Amino acid sequence: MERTFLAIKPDGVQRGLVGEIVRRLEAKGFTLVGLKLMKVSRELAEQHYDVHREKPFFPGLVNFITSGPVVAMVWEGDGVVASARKLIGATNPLTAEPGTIRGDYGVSVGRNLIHGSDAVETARHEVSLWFADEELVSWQPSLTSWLYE
Ligand code: IDP
Ligand code: MG
Repeated sequence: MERTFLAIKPDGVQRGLVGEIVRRLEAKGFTLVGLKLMKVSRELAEQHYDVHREKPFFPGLVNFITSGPVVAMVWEGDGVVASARKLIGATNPLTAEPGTIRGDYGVSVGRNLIHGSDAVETARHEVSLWFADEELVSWQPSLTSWLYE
C-alpha cells in the first residue's frame, strides 16, 4: 500500500490545527501509520529541504521549521501521495483552493501549515529520513471493506 510523509509545521501546531488536519485525513479514508511530535534539528531540516538549498527562502525556511514543534506523520492508502497533496492545496495559501488545508487556513507562503511529499519516490525517501522502521505500525483498519471495492 502506498505511503506518504506529511508534517504539520510549527504554525499549524501553534494555531491549534493539529486535530483539524488529522481529522481531514482520517475522514478522507487514509490510514495513520506513524505520528510523532518533535523539535526538528537543523540537520534534519536541511536534509529534508535539500532540493531548496540554493533558493533565497532556504535559510528562513530552515529557521521556521526548527522554531517549534512539528507533527511528523506517515499516512497510507491507495494514491495517498497525490491525494494528500490535493487535500493540502497549492504552496501559496492565497491561491490554494477553498476546501484545501492551505486554502482554508493560510494567507502566506512562508506559513503554509503543512508539508506533503510530492511524489511516490520522494515519499519513500522522506518516510525513511523522518521515521525508523519500528516507529511505523502496519495495521488493517476494520473499515477497509467500506473504503475499498
Ligand atoms: P510545497 O511545500 O508545496 O511542496 P515547495 O515549492 O516544495 O512547496 O517549497 C517548500 C516550502 O518552502 C513551502 O511549503 C514553503 O513553506 C516554502 N516556500 C516555498 N516558496 C517560498 C517562497 O517564495 N517564500 C517563502 N517560502 C517559500
Ligand atoms: Mg515540496
